[in-house]
Amino acid sequence: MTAPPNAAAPGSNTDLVELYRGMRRVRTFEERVGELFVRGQSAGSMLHLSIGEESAAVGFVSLMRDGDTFTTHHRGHGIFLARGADPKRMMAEIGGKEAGYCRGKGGSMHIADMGLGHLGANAIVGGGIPAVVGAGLASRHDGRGAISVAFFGDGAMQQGILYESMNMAALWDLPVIFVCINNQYGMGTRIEQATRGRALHERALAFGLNAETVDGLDVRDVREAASRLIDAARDGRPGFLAIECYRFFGHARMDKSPYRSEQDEQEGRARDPVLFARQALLDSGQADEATLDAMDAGIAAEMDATIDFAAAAAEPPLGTMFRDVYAPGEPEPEAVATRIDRILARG
Ligand SMILES: Cc1ncc(C[n+]2csc(CCOP(=O)(O)OP(=O)(O)O)c2C)c(N)n1
Ligand SMILES: [Mg+2]
Repeated sequence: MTAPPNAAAPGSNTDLVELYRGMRRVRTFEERVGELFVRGQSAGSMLHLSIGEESAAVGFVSLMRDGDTFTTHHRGHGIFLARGADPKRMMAEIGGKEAGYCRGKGGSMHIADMGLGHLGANAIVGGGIPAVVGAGLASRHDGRGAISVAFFGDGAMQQGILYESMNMAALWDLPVIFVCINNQYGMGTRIEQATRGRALHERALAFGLNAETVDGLDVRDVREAASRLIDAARDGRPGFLAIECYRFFGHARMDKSPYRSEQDEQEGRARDPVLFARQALLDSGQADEATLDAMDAGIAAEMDATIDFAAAAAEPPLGTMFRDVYAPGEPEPEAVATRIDRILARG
């Protein structure tokens, strides 16, 4: 991976222990999601793990605050967890259980929670981006200083909706940030095969946004870049951040990445933001092995419990299948009600 054009200078050690803890929680949660899938207990067949991208989620989200809103792409577990989501309710959602954030109807790719400002994950590449323009406009009107952030992959850099959204955000001085998590791949297509324009942030500069690219290896660098962009966005100057990282595993759980070489994977996985932060803590004497091992063990126990919780949780009752699908007060179409009755009558 080449060095990003304007990587931030190495960051301070501020809160590195907490940033490490956050990233380890994301990594371990994702490993347990993989386990749920292998056990055949996840709802649906598609799961996209963010292993290797932890610094993007934790470094950026650690600076968001109550009232801020965001959308994510299909690989958004880590972002939501970093924003304060309850991992048990997330795992239950991924398992299609009623105790989940969306009562099991959203699953991995459509999880949302207005209480934490999560306006929704979205399976359509680029699909979550325009919502933050609306949220940013609402925020500008109510004057409470909240920002709205769209998280998406490098695949969305080739989607027109991103450019319409960046243009509106710049034109209306919206408190909005577009965050591209560049994990080098869109399914089996490497970024070099998708675009000649590799300096992704330059596209945002052309629309009048504050824009940077940062190497995601060191979470402190991500946090520093995020800090600059978030401060400006709260003042009505929208921003864009590309975070360079590597997708450690296949696109989804069934993908064994036959389109990339051993060497590519080895080099990519060597740039591990979790291990990098751990080593930085040890080198600087901020933490010793025993302390970090104990922290990791506590997190492992916390995340083990999410699987037990999801496995034991109840399925949503069939009669609630269409609840929350239509706007409150709207009667369900007759055909739907009749269909539910027919299904229930079958037992
Ligand atoms: C508009 C649209 N086109 C194609 C797809 C199929 N698709 C799902 S994920 C994906 C790749 C996305 O790559 P990227 O945006 O880099 O995100 P990543 O999976 O790497 O996190 C594609 C092409 C889709 N979901 N939506
Ligand atoms: Mg990608």
